[in-house]
Formats: sequence, structure tokens, C-alpha cells
Amino acid sequence: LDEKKVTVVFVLGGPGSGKGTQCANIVEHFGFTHLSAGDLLRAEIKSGSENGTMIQNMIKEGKIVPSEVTVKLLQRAMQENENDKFLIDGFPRNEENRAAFENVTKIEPAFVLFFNCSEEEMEKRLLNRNQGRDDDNIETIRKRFKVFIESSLPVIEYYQAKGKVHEIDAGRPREEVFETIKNIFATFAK
Ligand code: UP5
Ligand code: MG
Repeated sequence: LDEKKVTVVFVLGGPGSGKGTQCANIVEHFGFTHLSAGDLLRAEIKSGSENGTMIQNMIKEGKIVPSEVTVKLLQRAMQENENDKFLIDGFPRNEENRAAFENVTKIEPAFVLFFNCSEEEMEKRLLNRNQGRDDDNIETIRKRFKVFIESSLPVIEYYQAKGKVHEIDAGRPREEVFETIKNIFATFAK
């Protein structure tokens, strides 16, 4: 990563706000590589890694996995990829995540997308998702919302103070949300 100059965009927002869905659109239109921290952690559980059980328990409780685990996974994924443009989805989730990523990688995000969506809408989406995720049950969803407000919103505020946040009304239909995102990336590329 040292020699490679990479562009990183953090994609943040509550559980079910549509981060993964819109990252797929951004990849298709703007040639970024999508790295979902949650997907990397779930792959780590599946691979039978020594941290697997710990990660599984944290996700089931909606808690944030220690930075050293997540940063290592993200760093490896970027090193293994030829691309120089990455969407980091669902990370950093707290101040510790943010500081660890910055210290280890020395990367500052070009900008941050913040998907703002009501809990009512997010809850409806998560309960309808039906992909068998361990954390898509009402008890865990409530815990995820609480952790988002207490730990993740401060990270968004940190970047807001730096003028780096594009806030998006993510409660609208998928196509409308992507129209807004398209304009942001089109402006950035110029
Ligand atoms: N959908 C999407 N957009 C829609 C729209 N505009 N209108 C109607 N429906 C829409 O979307 C969710 C569902 O809604 C889908 O069915 C979709 O079709 C529909 P999705 O795009 O999947 O939303 P997303 O924001 O990606 O939701 P996700 O559940 O993935 O968000 P989380 O942030 O909760 O999950 P993540 O995988 O990032 O993390 C899971 C857990 O891993 C965390 O709780 C935590 O325990 C752990 N974790 C860490 O510890 N550290 C990390 O760095 C990352 C994760
Ligand atoms: Mg997701």
C-alpha cells in the first residue's frame, strides 16, 4: 500500500440504509472495488479462522469487532487488489476504528457518503431481507441501531467537521438514491 496511491471513499449509514445495494451500482458505473467490512468479517467466520467464533459472537450482539481484526482484513483486501479506487462499506464504525485505520494505512478518505434513513424504514428492510444473516432479527437489529447512534454517528460528525461528508436521503427508492450518488461521483471525477 505504501507505493500505491489509493483513493478511498467510506460508505457509512445505519444498518439496512442501503450501503451494499448502492456500492454495487457505484462499482458498475465508476470502476471502484467494493470492500464491505461486514462481508469480510463474515467470510472470516466461514473460513474457520481462529477469530471466527469471537467475530460471530460480536455480530450476533451487534457489537463492533476490534479494529486490529477489521483493519487487517481491509488492508489485505486492498493490497491483493490491482485497483486503486476502493469503496469501504460499513467502516469505520467508531472512533477507535477510524484512528486505527488512519494510523496503520495512512489513508485519508477522499470523501464520505452518509446514507441517512429512518429507523422505521431500515427495520422494515432488514426484516424483509431474508438472506439468513444471524443479525437480521428484531433483538439484534435494535442493538445495531443503538450502537450506530452511540458509536458510529460520532465518526460521521468527525468527517462532517472536516467538510468531507455527502449526506444522502437514503429512504427513497433505489433508483432515486443512485441518481444523487451518480452526481457526487461525476463531480469528484472532474
Ligand atoms: N434495500 C436497499 N436499498 C433500498 C431502497 N432504496 N428501498 C427499499 N429497499 C432497499 O440493504 C438492506 C435491504 O434493503 C436489502 O434487502 C436491500 O435489497 C433493501 P443493504 O444494501 O444490504 O443495506 P446495508 O446498509 O448494506 O445493510 P447491512 O445490514 O449490511 O448494514 P450493517 O451496517 O448493519 O451491516 P454490516 O455488514 O456492515 O455489519 C454487520 C455487523 O458486522 C455489525 O453489526 C458489526 O457487528 C460487524 N462489523 C464490525 O464489527 N466492524 C465493521 O467494520 C463492520 C461490521
Ligand atoms: Mg451491507
